[in-house]
Amino acid sequence: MRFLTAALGFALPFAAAKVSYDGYKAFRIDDQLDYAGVQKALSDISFKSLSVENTRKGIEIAVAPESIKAFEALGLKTHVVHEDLGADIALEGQFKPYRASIKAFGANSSGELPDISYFNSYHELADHHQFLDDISAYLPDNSETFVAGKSVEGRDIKGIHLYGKEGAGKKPAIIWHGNVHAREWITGVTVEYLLYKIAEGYKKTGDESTATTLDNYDFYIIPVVNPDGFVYTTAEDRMWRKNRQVRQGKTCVGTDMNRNWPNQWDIPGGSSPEACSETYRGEAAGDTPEIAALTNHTLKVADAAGIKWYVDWHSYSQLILTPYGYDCNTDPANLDRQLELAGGLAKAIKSVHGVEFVYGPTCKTIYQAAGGSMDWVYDIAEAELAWGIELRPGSDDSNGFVLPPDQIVPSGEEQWAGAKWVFANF
Ligand code: 0X9
Ligand code: ZN
Repeated sequence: MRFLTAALGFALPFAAAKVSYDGYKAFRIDDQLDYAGVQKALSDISFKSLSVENTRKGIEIAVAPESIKAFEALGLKTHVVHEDLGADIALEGQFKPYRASIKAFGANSSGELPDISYFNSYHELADHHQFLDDISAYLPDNSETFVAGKSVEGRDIKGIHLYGKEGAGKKPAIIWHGNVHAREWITGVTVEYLLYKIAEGYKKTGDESTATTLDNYDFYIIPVVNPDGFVYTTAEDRMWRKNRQVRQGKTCVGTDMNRNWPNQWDIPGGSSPEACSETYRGEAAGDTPEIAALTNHTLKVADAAGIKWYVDWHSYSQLILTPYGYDCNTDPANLDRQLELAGGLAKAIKSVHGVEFVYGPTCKTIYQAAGGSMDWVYDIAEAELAWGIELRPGSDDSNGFVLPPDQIVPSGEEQWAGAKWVFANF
């Protein structure tokens, strides 16, 4: 089907989201950061919550059309994130056919790079996986795709391992994860843009610094670590965050994978024990199949040659977050070094399009988050650097998780400049 529509030269819009946000106006509430108080004020308002509970990033909600007047009459100080969330989702959601995948159906035997037009739109899960196969076909001597494990619904958690001239598994690792939070679509494609630039620099343009980096480090890149949640955002509810785990005796579906990593997992205040919460941590540390797969995979990589740099890519609000999330009074031993590099990264990002990223330890910079990836990867897998990067847009921009596709390339460009700076300085 994808082949047919591509050959005919037009794109089918992806399956209409079943949850409609048409006419929903999204706001960040600025003047009252007490979650319970805001919830009370909103008791007669029909809305969908778009933020997590204990947040210093601001409480964000999408107000249903019939409640907008009543909400505005409350007189809260707000920032408008989407005038019409449904209209912005429609603008974003025209998945263009992936041209390289057409080549790949005849096997990508020509050994070309995937078509750069891939980055002109967002993509369904199958195209994300195809993109990895195509990069691997382009770099047959320096890469292999892998499956870290299966999701709750049995989908592959698929990644690509890139290595330099000395072969696989000999050099310290750089691990990048995208789309742990299903609705954060900019993350998977931005990580793929970085992957594209590594492949292009290593083989096509002969970019010396990229060649040196790949000869000195092994990359393990998984653009979509939460495939079930991601598919759910493309087919059912664009604003879904968690995985799709159904638990006995619970009415709500889904565990927040970024509260389920088995380290300092149930520290009070850092996550929720309630299944209906957006930050539900699960019933036991690491009890999601996805996190079980990711911890196994990460430990194997760590055992091979250690982990130099881990990044868990999120959106939004333009932040570079270092450990720890679980506690505001505990710091990693090498915090100064991590902050120095995070600061350099922020500067390098800004030099491209002028976009500002704030950096700092997670708990002190945004909020307490326990059972998060970076704390586990730093403490247990003993990575030297373990960060969460929150991509575009900024918290004062007029978009949130739903970002027009024409921002994919600029996002990729600034992150690539940033990553190159890190490679040259870490
Ligand atoms: O709350 C989160 O999980 C992240 N923010 S988001 O708005 N994307 O949901 C921040 C957590 C950063 N910490 C780790 N990655 N551990
Ligand atoms: Zn996130």
